[in-house]
Amino acid sequence: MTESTPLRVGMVGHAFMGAAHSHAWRTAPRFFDLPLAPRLTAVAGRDPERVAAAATKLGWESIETDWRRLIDRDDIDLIDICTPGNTHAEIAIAALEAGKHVLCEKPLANSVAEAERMTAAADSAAARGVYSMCGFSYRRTPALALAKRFVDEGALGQIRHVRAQYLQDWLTDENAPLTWRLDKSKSGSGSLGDIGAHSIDAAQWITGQNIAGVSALLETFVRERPIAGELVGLGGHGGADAPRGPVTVDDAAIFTARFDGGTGSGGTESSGAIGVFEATRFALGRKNAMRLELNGTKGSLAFDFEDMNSLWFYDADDEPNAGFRRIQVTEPEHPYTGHWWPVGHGLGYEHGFTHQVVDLVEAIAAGKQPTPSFADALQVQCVLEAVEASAADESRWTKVPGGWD
Ligand code: SOE
Repeated sequence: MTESTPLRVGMVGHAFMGAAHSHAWRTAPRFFDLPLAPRLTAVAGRDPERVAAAATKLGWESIETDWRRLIDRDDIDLIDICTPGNTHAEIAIAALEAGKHVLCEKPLANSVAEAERMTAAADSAAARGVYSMCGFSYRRTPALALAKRFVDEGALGQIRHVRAQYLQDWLTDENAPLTWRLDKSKSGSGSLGDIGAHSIDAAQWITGQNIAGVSALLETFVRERPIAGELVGLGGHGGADAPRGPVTVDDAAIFTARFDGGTGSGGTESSGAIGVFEATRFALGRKNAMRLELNGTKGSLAFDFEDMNSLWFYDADDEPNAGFRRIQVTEPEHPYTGHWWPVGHGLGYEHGFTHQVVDLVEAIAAGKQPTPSFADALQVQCVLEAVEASAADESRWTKVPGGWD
């Protein structure tokens, strides 16, 4: 393999996530020395005019109006899935069976059954050197990657509390239009899967513990919305008098959880952390507050994506009452940051996607399974399904498959 061996990408979908992924594919080789050279070979979308405009704007060499054509093409090595969840299983399984690597947006699927089929296809493809990854991009936020390093090195001791919130406010306007994210048949769930899934993945990955059981509450505050309207960002405005349709997903999700103590630790139920999770798109004033706080026997960590270049660390060995220390996660010794700007200029939302592409390309070139794998994402899907089952049954304690018996 030479440095110039191309990795020819075909992307399906070209809206918000498509733009974020396009930026990542374009930028990764300009800041990182990659073992394969990503090429933005083709983008697929149903509407010929819109996909052509997106290709020009986002930098793709050619277009297709049917994702199946992308998979049939000999000049595509990897399929990047940036479409709503109801399409993920069909596209990913077809791509893997055709020998294409896959990057699939989160959550992996709209149900555990779909995620299981995708994981089976991914496992059998991996045995043939064809790899897949699910796009839980926050794993590649430098401060969260640093938090994982702290936990792995034992800086927190035994973790007792996980406190995870993902707060946005772009649905607060009750005349925001009924987009696909509010339609269960397309998105699978609402705040729970769209943003809560990120918190679940980050919490499980950083602590090294899986969620074993949950007790949950889901709420839909605005039950009908205008069927069409002007889309601004993710929400926007439909007329107050416009015809309305039903919102079929949760607007907010909260749940308590027990973690399993870590598979490798020989943990028991009592050695697992307990957790509180909240995901909502109705937290006025909170724009992308993906927050995580961990309290262990030796220290605590706190992170808020609205201040994403900081990680707060409390070390029980510091002098008494020293409080939390702010670590500015912009320095060369921190994960990923040495490839970017000198002396603390800081990174943004898009960098997580670029780092995701870097790690994916490196794993493919090395013939190794990238993470998070589809199996990792299936575990998150099991938690999502347990949360929905619990909420549908008056918050009954619900075990996650694979958790404690
Ligand atoms: C919308 O809530 C959204 O764009 C999610 O879909 C993304 O996964 C998250 O990164 C930001 O918020």
